[in-house]
Amino acid sequence: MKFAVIGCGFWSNFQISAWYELDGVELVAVCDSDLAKANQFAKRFKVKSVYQTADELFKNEDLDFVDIISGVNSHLDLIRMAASKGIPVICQKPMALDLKTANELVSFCQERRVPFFVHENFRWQKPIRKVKEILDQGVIGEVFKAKISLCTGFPVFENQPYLARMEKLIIADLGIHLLDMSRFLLGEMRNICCNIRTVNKDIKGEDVANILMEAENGTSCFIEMSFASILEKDYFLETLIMIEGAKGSIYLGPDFIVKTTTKKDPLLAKLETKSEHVGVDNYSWADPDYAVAHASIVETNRDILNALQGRGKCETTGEDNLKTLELVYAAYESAKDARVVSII
Ligand code: 89V
Repeated sequence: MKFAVIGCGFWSNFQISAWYELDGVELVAVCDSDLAKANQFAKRFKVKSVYQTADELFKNEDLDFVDIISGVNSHLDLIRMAASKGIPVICQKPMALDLKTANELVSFCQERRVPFFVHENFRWQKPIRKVKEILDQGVIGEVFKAKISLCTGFPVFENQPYLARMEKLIIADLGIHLLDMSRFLLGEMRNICCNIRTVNKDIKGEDVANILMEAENGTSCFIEMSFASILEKDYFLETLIMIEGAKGSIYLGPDFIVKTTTKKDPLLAKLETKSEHVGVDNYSWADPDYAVAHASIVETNRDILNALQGRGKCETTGEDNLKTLELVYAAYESAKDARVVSII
């Protein structure tokens, strides 16, 4: 399948390298308003065509899909442009800065029967898939409580300086992954309560958020996130998870150790703990500080490609991602008004 990439920034380096891990795709064009950057990418990835505007790109190329890796403010125009031409679209998270625009985007593509995918990669991390696999085996019984945590001092602003200027920061950038993960692991949520705080005064948006949700099946889910943590040992972008059920618990701890603890007889104290280390794929192009996140890009792309080639249904369609975005914006609404927000 012939595809083009729009946007040649930090994340595109890894996104394109991840595409190159898969068979059946050919990157035929790159596009960026900064032509020098686009040329650099074309040289590095041996891409034939370079464009400065999406108009020129869509006019000249015959594409099977387009991967939009540019800033969120450009998504609306670019997705409309691609979908109007019937070209399947992938875009980065968040797909839009408000729910109304996100709904418009999804409807626009649906009306034209154009496949639309959101590149949501965290649920594709190997340790997260492992937790889901154990959960689905039912060994911990009926789940009643979960905690998902990613608190770090990781210097995200060094590689993605635009994040420092985002009015809505940590929930829209990082929390979106954790909220999507909570849906993947626990199902849909029915209400949400959130508080936020800006610790680093040099940035515009919030860098700390605590979210408490209740799933439709009654499971209570707490998500904590921070870009302001100063820790003795920082696990950067590793998500830590604890899920508790009536018969046991699953703990995803530092360094990708998954511990499943079960109790055979509820009346006896005896416990059994199984410990597994989940190996994360090591790609030469991945930044070691982002290793687990970068490896998951390959799996996300694979899932999207399977859908594009008619071999399956992608998990992270635009339609599915609307439900994650609903949680993102409900969290902000809750924090603003200090109230519990229902998800309809
Ligand atoms: O992976 C991401 O989506 C990044 C990060 C969470 C590292 O800031 O934007």
